[in-house]
Amino acid sequence: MAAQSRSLPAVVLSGGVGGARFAWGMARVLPAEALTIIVNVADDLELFGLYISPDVDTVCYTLADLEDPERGWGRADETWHAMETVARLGGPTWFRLGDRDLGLHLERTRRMAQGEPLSRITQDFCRRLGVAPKVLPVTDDPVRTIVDTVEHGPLPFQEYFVRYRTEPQVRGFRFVGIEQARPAAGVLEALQHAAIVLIAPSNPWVSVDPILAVPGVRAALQGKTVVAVSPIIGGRTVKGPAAKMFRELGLEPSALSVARHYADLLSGFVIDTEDASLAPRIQAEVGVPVLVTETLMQPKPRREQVARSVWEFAVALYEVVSPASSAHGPLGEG
Ligand code: FO1
Repeated sequence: MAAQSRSLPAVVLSGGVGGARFAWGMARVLPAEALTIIVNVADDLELFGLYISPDVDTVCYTLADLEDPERGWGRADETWHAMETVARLGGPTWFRLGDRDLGLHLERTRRMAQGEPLSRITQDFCRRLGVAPKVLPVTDDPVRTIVDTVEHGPLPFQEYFVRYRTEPQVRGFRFVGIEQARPAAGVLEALQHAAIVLIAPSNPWVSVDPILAVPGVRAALQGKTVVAVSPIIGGRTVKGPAAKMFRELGLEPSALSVARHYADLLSGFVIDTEDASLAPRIQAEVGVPVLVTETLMQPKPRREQVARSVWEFAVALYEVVSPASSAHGPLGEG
């Protein structure tokens, strides 16, 4: 059975470092042709005239084993000479762009200026970097997360996240441009073809919601086996401000709150062993089966173990609603 379940087509919705690490794990569980990663682009920004897409780059670098292991974003073995010059000349240095990373922004900006869509450039860069699974920005249209904060009012995402180090209190989020955004070429096709959609342990508010909010994406999840992994363990996030955001929005920072956040989308939910006591409440309140397993993805071999546990749980749920799947040919095709 394991052989067949390996080749059910899957989509991972990813943003941030946790999402990229989960995608890396899934790339070791599934054959490349069965895996598509749909990535958030609402963190994107323009700086020095360059188009920067942090969540897309973090997924590509991580899948290519090029990412800096401590930071999780940007390149390993990075140098910062260009930023040193910018600093010496009095320019903005709050958003750190390494020399190797800059090369990617230069080439992407050049190709976008010629009218090539981000999704086409991204797939070409991933191919050239040796990334086998398909990586798709959720949209090629401009969408920008604005974080409404108490101290500074509305802030562009990266100013909230990097310049102010996520310290401002959040009051809400807006995804400017979302109403006009269309799914990038291949996004709806990947979702329609997928047997299983996995929501990575990313920030529900600013990584996953901007993906789900692109018109057409939520609808494409209807009838699919959708499993989310909680990014909150024991009331805290491993990395990033998700737990703080829940608290500032007046919600309990817990795996239960994350399950409630995704509620109507879910077929199943994955929580860490530290939150095992929450499983009965989530099952009762959200009405979906809960997998309790180790979800920490450090050190690196844990990424594949987490991905494999989540995958086997999702396949079991899929086969309950689609018993025919086990009868399908080797590709598990519809
Ligand atoms: N995160 C930081 O905390 N400080 C930075 O200076 C920074 C620069 C940066 C440059 C390129 C890139 O792809 C990501 C970068 N990030 C930085 C991470 C970025 O803020 C992402 O949005 C987060 O990973 C959340 O998705």
